[in-house]
Amino acid sequence: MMGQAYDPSNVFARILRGEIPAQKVYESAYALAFHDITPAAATHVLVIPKEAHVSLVDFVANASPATIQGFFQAVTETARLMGVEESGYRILANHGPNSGQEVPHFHVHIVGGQPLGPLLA
Ligand code: D5M
Repeated sequence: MMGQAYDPSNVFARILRGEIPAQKVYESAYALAFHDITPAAATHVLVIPKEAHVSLVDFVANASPATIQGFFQAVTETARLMGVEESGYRILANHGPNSGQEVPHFHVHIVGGQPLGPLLA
């Protein structure tokens, strides 16, 4: 299935190009992690691939295995650096209309730093 065309003017593409600032917490060849601007938990960080993919579906369909592995290694490393590996955390990625995905550049939310309660509360 053809995905939505990638819009290079989206806010995360602009962060990757250094056009707007972000509070960075981790960077690798594959990914950049930074604080969410509207945190939903004590710890709320976003991890984005450096490659341009609209959503999880596009990322898995089009990125190389090394890129996908590097991205998820960046997710776990970011959680470790944020100090939530022991206390626990949740990862979440929105895809498609029901999810309400706002930014059309694939990203994983890491939330933690407090008890999280039920998934859809
Ligand atoms: O979530 C998109 C998330 O991106 C949402 O939690 C706000 C966050 N956001 C939007 N703009 C910025 C900037 N400039 N810096 C940091 N975080 C930002 P979604 O899964 O698309 O609904």
